[in-house]
Amino acid sequence: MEEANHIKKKQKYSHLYEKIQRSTPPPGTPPVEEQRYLSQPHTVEVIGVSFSAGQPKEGCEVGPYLMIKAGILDQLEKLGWVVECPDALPSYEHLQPDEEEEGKYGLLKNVEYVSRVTEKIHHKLKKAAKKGHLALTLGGDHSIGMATVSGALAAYPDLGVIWVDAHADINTAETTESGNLHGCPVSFLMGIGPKIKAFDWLKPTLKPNKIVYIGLRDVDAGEKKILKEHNIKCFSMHDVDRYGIGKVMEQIYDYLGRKTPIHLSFDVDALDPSVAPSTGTPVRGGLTFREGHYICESIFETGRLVSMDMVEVNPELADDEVARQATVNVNNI
Ligand SMILES: [Mn+2]
Repeated sequence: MEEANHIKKKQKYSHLYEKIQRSTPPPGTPPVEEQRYLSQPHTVEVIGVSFSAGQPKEGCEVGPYLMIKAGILDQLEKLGWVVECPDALPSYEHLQPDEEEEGKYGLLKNVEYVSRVTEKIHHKLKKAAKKGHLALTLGGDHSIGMATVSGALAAYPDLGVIWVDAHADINTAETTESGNLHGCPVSFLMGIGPKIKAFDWLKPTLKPNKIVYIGLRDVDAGEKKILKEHNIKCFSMHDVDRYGIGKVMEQIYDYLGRKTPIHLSFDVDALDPSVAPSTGTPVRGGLTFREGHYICESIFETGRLVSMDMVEVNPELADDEVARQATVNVNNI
C-alpha cells in the first residue's frame, strides 16, 4: 500500500523531476550588493534536499522542486547572484537502511537514515561555505538543520544562527514526545541530551549564546526547560508584537555581535498559516508575509549572510492549489 502511494505521488510530481530549466539573466544585470564574507563574484550554491524522514508526513521532499519550479533560481539571477544548481537534484533514497532499530534511542525515529543524509549535506555545505559561496539549502524537513548549521560552523567558527520557527526544535532523545528528528536539530548541534552513537560525525560546535529564535509560539515543556537552563535568546510572537520586527532584528544584531557571519534557518511554519498553509505543523498566530520578508531583507542588508535554509514546504498538505502556490511563493526572496 505504502509502495503504491509512493509511486502515485512520484507520478503526480513527475513533471518536477525533469531537468531543471534555467533562463539566462537579462543583460546588464548589476552584481548583487557586496557581502562581507562571500567571494567574488557573489555566488549562491543551491543545495536541494529532497528528504522528509525527520518527520512522519510525506510531501516535503517535493519542496525543493516546487521552489525551483516557481522560479527561485531566475529570481536570484535577476538580483545579481551567480547561481549554481545541479541539473537534477540528488536523491537520498539509497541511503535508507533496510531496517531501523526501533527503540535504540528512546522514541527517536529514522535515526540511521537521518544521520546518513545529514552527514552528506554537512560536507556539501562546508565545501560551499569554504569556497565563499552563499549556501542556500532548500528542504526538506528541518532535521537537515543539523547538517547546514554544523557545515557553516566548520567554515565560520564565529557563526551566529537566526532560527525562524514556530517551534524551538530543541528536543532531545529524552524530552521528545513524537520521536521526530525535525524537532531535535538544535539540541544535537549543541550536544545537549544523551549521546546518539549514529550521530558520531556531528561535533557539537554550536554555543547556546550563538543562536537566536524568532517566531516561537508552540514550545514543549521539556524544551522550555532547556531554553531556560542554557539561557538561549528567544523572540516569541509575543515579542514580535511588542517590539515590532524592526526592533527585534536590531536587538538580535546587538546580541550576536555586529561582525559575526550569519546563518538563517527559516522554517516556513514560522509564518502564519493564512500566509503559508502547506506545512507539516502549522500553528496559528505567526509572522505576517511582510515580517517574514523583512527578516530576510534585514539580514541581507547586514552584508553578513553566509548560509540559509528554507524548510518544511509540503505541497501535500495544502487544501487547494491556491494554498500550495501561496506557500511555495512565500519563499521567493
Ligand atoms: Mn522547525
